[in-house]
Formats: sequence, C-alpha cells, structure tokens
Amino acid sequence: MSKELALFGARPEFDSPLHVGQPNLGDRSRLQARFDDILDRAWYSNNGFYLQRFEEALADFCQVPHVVAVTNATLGLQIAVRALGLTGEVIVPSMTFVATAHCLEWEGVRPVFADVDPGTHNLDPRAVERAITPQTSGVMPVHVWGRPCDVEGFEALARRHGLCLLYDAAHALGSTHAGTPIGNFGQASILSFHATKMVNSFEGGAILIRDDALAEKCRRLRNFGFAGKDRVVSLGTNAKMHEVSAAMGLTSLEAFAAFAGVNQAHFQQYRQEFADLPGLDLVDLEPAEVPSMHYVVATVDPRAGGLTRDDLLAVLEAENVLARRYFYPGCHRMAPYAERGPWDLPVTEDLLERVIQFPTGTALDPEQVHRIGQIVRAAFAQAGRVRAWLQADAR
Ligand code: T4K
Repeated sequence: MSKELALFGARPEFDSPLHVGQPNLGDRSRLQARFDDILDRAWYSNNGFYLQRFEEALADFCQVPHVVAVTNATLGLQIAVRALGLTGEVIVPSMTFVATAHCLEWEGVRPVFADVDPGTHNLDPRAVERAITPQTSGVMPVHVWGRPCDVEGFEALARRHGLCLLYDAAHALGSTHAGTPIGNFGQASILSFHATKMVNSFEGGAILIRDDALAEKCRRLRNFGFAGKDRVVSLGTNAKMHEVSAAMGLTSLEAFAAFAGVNQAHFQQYRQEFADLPGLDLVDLEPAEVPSMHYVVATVDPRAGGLTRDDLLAVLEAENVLARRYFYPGCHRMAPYAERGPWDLPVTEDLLERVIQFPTGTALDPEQVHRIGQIVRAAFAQAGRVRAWLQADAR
C-alpha cells in the first residue's frame, strides 16, 4: 500500500518546505570569529586579508596558478569575456542558467545556442562545429551539474578554428577530468559561490586562470581599471569581493569534504530509493570526477512511468518538497533570445521538459531523503490517478 498523497488532500509529508539550493554552513563559530576579526581590522574590501586568504585557498584547492575572486559568477564571466576580447558571436548551450547567455549579451557579444549531449546534458562539440560562422570568436561550454564537458573535443575544435575557449564552471568546484582539476582547461573557468552553491560566499564567484597576463588584466577589470595608486590604464568595473563574503567563502571551502560526504551519501540513497522505478532515471555522476555531487538530477519518461516531470513536481510540491526544473524553459526561449529563433535544439528541448532536481545538502538528513523517495514511489504507483487529478484541476 503506497503513501496517501497530499495532492489528494492528505497532510503534507513535510511541515516546512525543502528547497533545492538550501545553503550549507561550515564552522559557524570560526565564521563568527572571522566576522569579528574583519571589524577589528577595519578593512572591509579592496584586496583585504580574507580575500587574499580565500584566493590562495582556492588556487591551492583548484590547482591553478591564478584566482580572481569576484562579487558573483555573472560578473566574473563578463570580465573574462571582456579580457579575452570576445566579439561577434560566442557559442553556448541553452541548457544552462540564463547568466551564461546574459554575460555575453551584456558585453555586446551575441550568444548563439548549440545543442547538448542527451546523456551528459553538456554542450556537444559536434553541434558547436555546425554553429560556427565567420563571426564566431569563441565557445563557452558549461560543466552542467559539475560534470566536466568533453574538454578534449573542445580543445581540438578551438585549435582547428582559432577560437577562444571559456568555461562556465559555476557548478564545478572540485570537479576533475582524467585527474586534472577543472580550472586547467581553456583560457579561463568561472566558479560561482552563490548562496545556493555547495560552497558559498553569500554571493560570489572566481575566475580561474593559468596565464599571468590574463590574470593581471582580470584583476584590473575587477577594480575600475586601476593598475596602481591613481593610475587607471583601462576601462574597469567594480566586481571586488568584500571581506564578509571572502570569510564566508573561506569557511565554506574548508568544509568542502564534509559537504561532499553528505551529498555523496544522499546521492547513493536517492539511487536506492529510485532503483527499478520505471519512468525515472537518476543522472549518474561519478564522485571521483564530481565530488561535490551538488545536484541530484533525474529525467522523467512519461511513456515508461505514466507521469510527466511537471506531474511529479506538482505531487512533490503538495508535500512541501520544492524540487526544481532547471533550466526550464531554456535560455533560447527567454528574452532577448527567443525572438532571434527559431533555434534548432531538439535534445535541449526534450531535456527541458523532462529534467528534475531534488533537494540535497546538509539541510537534509537521510531520513528525509528516504521520505522523498517514498513520495516519488507513491506518485508513480498512483500515476493514473495523479494524471487524472491534475488534468481535472487544470480544467
Ligand atoms: N552559470 C551557471 C551555469 C549557473 O548555474 C549560474 C547560477 C551562473 C552562471 C551565475 O552565477 P551567479 O552570478 O549567481 O554567481 C539560482 C541561483 O541564484 C544561481 O546562482 C544559480 N546559478 C541557479 C542555478 O540557481 P534561482 O533563480 O533558482 O534562485 P532562487 O533564489 O530561486 O534559489 C533557489 C532555491 O534556493 C530557492 O528555492 C530557495 C533556496 N535558497 C535560496 C537562497 C538565495 C535558500 O534556501 N536560501 C537562500 O539564501 O537561481
């Protein structure tokens, strides 16, 4: 006998909402001591003590020569786009958060969407090759869910066509490809430390760079174009990370292994809960490659299980489980890009109708993951009734 669902009037399984992206907090007392220290130092921004510690810790953790911490990944991407001198068109996936496209458009560069691989959800180099025009100056693949893209495929393609390669690594802190940390591919890679990310600095981001001159340029662009006291040598913006964010980022990064352990355990449990469930396929991530396991993602196949992804979302929402459908409806269907279509993205469009993300992270305990699993099983066991109910509701 499966659970009676809140959709049909039963009491919701959870009294308060479970979110995707509920923040992780590292050592609270160390963080509070650092906040006090910031106040004592009376140095709140502009290359402060904690900013320097955070950048050093990140460079060490990511094994890259240069880290430029910024106020958020979107500004980090914009700075990198400008520093690399990208112009004309840059090819990106639509299966990503809209910031990937917006950072280009904001810099006067036109994002051109290419399709993704159905298995990995990552940009497909073959689709990129077909989208290249004489205006293309670069490619910006995204390591979606933290899983590394086909970096060899992209490096070969970039070489063949003389294109810049900039990675949106917002999800990919800690990820590696064949043992190489993710920041070592392309001209630069950008991390996000938004509150909802596995490691967070409230808001924040970082540009990972190997080239000395490019790193220097990004540092200047982050700070109004200053190259020294009273000396502005280029246009610049203000994307400086302040000390409170840097202290949070540092404290959060120190807890990476603990967060990763929790996420990996939740992932294994979701795998058990969803085993043999027709219609729901968990996207498998390899902890050796994606230790953060920050996203628990599945695809829903209505032909196999009788429920659509949106049916499942409605069942979960009634139980106070606020699963998500990133990155619905897709950048190519959002302003200002929709009117430039039609875009030929069959794999992306199929995935955007079928992908669902479940809550994970330190805000959840294993018992709660089990209860989410029970809800999902109950939904599929009662698929016919759920469908009929939701269709009647829509009328
Ligand atoms: N590239 C990619 C591939 C990205 O995924 C992102 C960001 C970026 C670039 C740009 O990075 P940043 O410039 O943001 O550093 C969220 C995040 O705002 C966004 O950072 C993230 N990707 C994206 C995937 O997810 P929303 O619109 O879903 O956020 P929101 O406010 O709905 O938060 C998600 C859930 O998290 C909420 O339902 C509740 C929970 N939450 C949120 C916050 C802020 C909390 O529990 N506590 C909180 O403090 O975009």
